Amino acid sequence: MSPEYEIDAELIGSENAHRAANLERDYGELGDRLARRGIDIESITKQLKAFQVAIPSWGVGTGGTRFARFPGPGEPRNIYEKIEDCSVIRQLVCSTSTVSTHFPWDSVEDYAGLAKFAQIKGLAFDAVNSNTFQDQQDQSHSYKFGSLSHIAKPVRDQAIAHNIECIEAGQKLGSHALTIWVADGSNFPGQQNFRDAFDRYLDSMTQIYARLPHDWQLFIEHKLFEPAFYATVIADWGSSYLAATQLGDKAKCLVDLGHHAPNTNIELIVARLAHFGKLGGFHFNDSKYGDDDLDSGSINPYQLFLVFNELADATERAEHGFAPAYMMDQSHNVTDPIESLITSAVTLQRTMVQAALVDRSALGDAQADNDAILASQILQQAYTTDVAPITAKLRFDQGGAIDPLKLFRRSDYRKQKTADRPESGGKTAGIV
Ligand SMILES: [Mn+2]
Repeated sequence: MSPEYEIDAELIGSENAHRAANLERDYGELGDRLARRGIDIESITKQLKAFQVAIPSWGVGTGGTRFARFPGPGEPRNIYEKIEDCSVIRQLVCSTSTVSTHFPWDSVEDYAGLAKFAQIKGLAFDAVNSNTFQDQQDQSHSYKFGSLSHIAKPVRDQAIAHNIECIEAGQKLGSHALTIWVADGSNFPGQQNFRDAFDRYLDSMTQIYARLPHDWQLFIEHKLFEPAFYATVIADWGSSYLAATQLGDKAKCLVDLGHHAPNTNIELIVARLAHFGKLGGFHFNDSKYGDDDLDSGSINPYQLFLVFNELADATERAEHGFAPAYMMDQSHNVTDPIESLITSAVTLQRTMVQAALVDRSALGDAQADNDAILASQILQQAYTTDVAPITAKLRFDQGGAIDPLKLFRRSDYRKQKTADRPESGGKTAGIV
């Protein structure tokens, strides 16, 4: 555990003091403008307060591509240091109060000690992520040709056992969900029988599902391609839905924004899964060409808004106790991961608020009249509203930073950690 440098609350207070008067004025003016549209700014702010996004433990380290990773200074070297970085992000943005762990990347010996440490840092644990997409040093069987759907039973058994260990680890940390993504698939036509591979996958998942505690959920993450470049066992939301339906109520689909073909209508997928009670969770990121894992909203912010618009619609309908688990799943290759996560957390807050501003009653009327242009304009009006005063005011009221990125740069956090964490290296992977 490294020495515990933290950002001083006094620094946050003095930085905020420079900005508070303007913020209050901006918030008041926005409140007036929204009131003219029949929207109560306080009720929007209250909705935003309930919106929380998890940070994956691997997200605070520099990510990378298949080709290279260029580590930054002061990177966290273990789960405790990752928790420290997550804590700083939470301190400044106030909307990231949980951490999503990954085994075996997060090596834990004392679970009770780790849970206590996180609690002191103001954090709880979200979904556990298993890893059967790469071989570990001490394992008996290789996942080169798959894991849960592997042709050989001993390999499948090993992958099942790992997922059960992840559940047990998560229980000790207070998690309530397991997220499974498998890289299983094939690179050549004919290499694998599609139907048999899916059957083997379902059989393995059934065994894992049987070990879920009663108050747990199982999230099935799908991905179109890579590393299997011809066919992937769980390539799309359809396969994910079939598997989740077969397994039972505790199994749900997880949508990762980057795991689709370019131009896929992801908001439609979100609407479908929410409609039938199978949208379990979300991994936020953005992409330009494929699974780029770029920062949320950095490429296609309107698509992100349209996704949140569907989430708002499902929330309003409150079907099936709609409460998906949100997480950021980004690969920070050229930025300070903390700065990227701060910026993305603010982007997600902003987009959530913009979607909450959609006049759903007017939208319903426009849809009833087949008034395409008006319906589109209702969405655009919400999307083009500058809601920054709402997100900033909420952070300010909760003791966070009005301008979290500037504040992080004003602090000595990275400088201190660079001195405290000299052994930074490329040991932990960063991209999922
Ligand atoms: Mn993901």
